[in-house]
Amino acid sequence: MRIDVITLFPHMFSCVTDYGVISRAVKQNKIKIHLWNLRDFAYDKHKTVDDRPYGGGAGMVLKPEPIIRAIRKIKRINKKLVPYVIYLSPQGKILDQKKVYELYKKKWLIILCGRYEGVDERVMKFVDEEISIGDYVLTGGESAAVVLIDAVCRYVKGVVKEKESLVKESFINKFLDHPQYTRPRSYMNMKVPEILLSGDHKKIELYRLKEAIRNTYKKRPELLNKIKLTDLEKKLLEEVIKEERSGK
Ligand code: 21W
Repeated sequence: MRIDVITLFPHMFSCVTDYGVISRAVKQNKIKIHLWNLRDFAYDKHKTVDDRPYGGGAGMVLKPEPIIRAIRKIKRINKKLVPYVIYLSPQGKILDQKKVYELYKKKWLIILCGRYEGVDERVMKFVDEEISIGDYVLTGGESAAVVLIDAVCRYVKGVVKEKESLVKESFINKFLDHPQYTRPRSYMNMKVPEILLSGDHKKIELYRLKEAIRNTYKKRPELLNKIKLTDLEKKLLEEVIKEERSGK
């Protein structure tokens, strides 16, 4: 996986390049993250990257030339491969897990981070897809890029334990997680459910599935309308609904 980021704030990416499992994969060369400072592509004396919007109005717009120079320079690095160019903006299609996987499959991404009021529209000719991370307002694209990089890089082999990323994923896409417990067995008189200490893996699996369905029913009930349930899952959901109604 190779990701090139065009940004005015390359330092904002230290959280992925310097910390956690992504940074480990970067050091192992499983992921290559290249940060390009947009200002380095501004050739005038003051290294101008933004300007006032035609037609007036508040705020500034990122000029097209530095951005397009940066994109073209990055594309020339490997003429045998074609990078997929993403512009992160509030106008984009909202990112979901399916899109994350599609982007992982591209293997080479260029991520353009907007600032101020966004980029000159003519940049869009060089962009394959506009993506937003959700309907709330950020100050720029960098924090969204960190989210995108984090989500995409989870699919890179060796970043998260295979079991967690692949086997559990089918589960994870369907329901919310089941509750987790660790030691101590009793804390402030709150007990770990007995079944988790039983060592009966079949029973534990069934219990966890039911609690995952309960979590989903209680916290994100709308998710249950979108998915097709197996007969077992339907039965567990019925049980959960009864239990929750009776105020168990
Ligand atoms: C936010 C720029 C708000 C401009 C008409 C013209 C990237 C983002 C961003 C930003 C405005 C993402 C306006 C979720 C986000 C991002 C910066 C205001 C007013 N109207 N995903 N101008 N949310 N945001 N525009 O904010 O760069 S991905």
